[in-house]
Amino acid sequence: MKTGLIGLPNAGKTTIFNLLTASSQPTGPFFTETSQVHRGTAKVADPRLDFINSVEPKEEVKYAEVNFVDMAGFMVEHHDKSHRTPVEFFTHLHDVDAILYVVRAFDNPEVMQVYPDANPKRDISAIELELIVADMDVADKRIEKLEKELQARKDKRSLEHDALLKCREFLGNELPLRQLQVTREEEKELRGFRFVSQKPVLIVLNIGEDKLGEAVPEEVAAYCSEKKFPLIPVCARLEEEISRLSPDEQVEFLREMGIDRPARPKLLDASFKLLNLISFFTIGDREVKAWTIPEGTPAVEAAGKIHTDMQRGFIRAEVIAYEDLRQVGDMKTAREKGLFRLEGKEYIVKDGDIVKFRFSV
Ligand SMILES: Nc1nc2c(ncn2[C@@H]2O[C@H](COP(=O)(O)OP(=O)(O)OP(=O)(O)O)[C@@H](O)[C@H]2O)c(=O)[nH]1
Ligand SMILES: [Mg+2]
Repeated sequence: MKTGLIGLPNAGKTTIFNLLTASSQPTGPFFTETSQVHRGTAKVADPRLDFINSVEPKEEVKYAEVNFVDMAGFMVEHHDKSHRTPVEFFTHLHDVDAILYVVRAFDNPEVMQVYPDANPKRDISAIELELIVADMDVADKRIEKLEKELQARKDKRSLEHDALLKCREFLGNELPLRQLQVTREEEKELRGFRFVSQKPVLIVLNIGEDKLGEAVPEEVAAYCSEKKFPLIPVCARLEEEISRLSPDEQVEFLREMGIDRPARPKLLDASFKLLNLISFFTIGDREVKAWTIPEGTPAVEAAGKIHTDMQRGFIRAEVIAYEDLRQVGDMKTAREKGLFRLEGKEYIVKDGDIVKFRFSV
């Protein structure tokens, strides 16, 4: 899974990127002029995998991973008309599966800002508009080219052309494509464009140290729920500092600050949920490993995630639910109690299933 971090300049994107991926990319109070991106990976800690490894110890534990791309800040129009968001910016965004909008809610007079006041609602709609305009650009260019082709062929219509016009009208009303209802045929025509306003969104509200433990302002919460954006408040700078401490110190610090659960696992969980992703586990000769699949994936496709041969030569899957294993505590008892099931190709893999695929090629 690949996720993009975007937002206005100095909203705290790189601070959150560092926190998520344990990186040390430079952050600072001035506007950066480059459109350089940072890439990194976050391992998704999973106590279930640790338990499985304690039951069946292997050399390595491989957690699920989320890839993050930290983008440069958007130059919103009001800031400086000559500094519109560069086109290449969006090429990085086309291949992400989901987008995290990092929105400033902290006040820090030392940090340069496009707008002097913190106003999350305004910033969220500024980001939305930027994505809508970017998609409009892509749609317009393609429509123009298509119309020339159609004219040359003396054709009047094509499915792609119709689908794009439908998008264009929607975007023209300042609506993001994730709200547009499309038919299966239209979806096929549009898929390849990887429109940015179509991707699922998570709002990361970067709150100030002084606002820790306070409820999210009613206005912001209402706006996000109306837009169906999940919202996670985070005190980025503080959490990033805490993440650099030893594990023991971290526990103590978090307790002192009244933070019940650190931002990192919260954000990773929310990213998984955004795409309806679940994990299943395998126990190999050398490693116990978590695999990420969309909810509702049949066993035969889950096997293909591991190896195409496994999918091609799929015979059946031997499955035990994580909870069942945890309750009995070891594989032998689980087997004696008949907790292993044999499932066929169509079986829908559940979150936490421990699976062994039988196959023959
Ligand atoms: N007080 C306070 N300052 C913060 C917080 N988060 C970030 N900052 C500061 O804001 C400045 C910008 O943070 P960055 O993480 O570089 O922001 P960015 O969004 O990556 O900035 P660009 O990439 O330049 O657009 C840094 O000086 C941070 O220390 C916060 O939660 N509270
Ligand atoms: Mg940055």
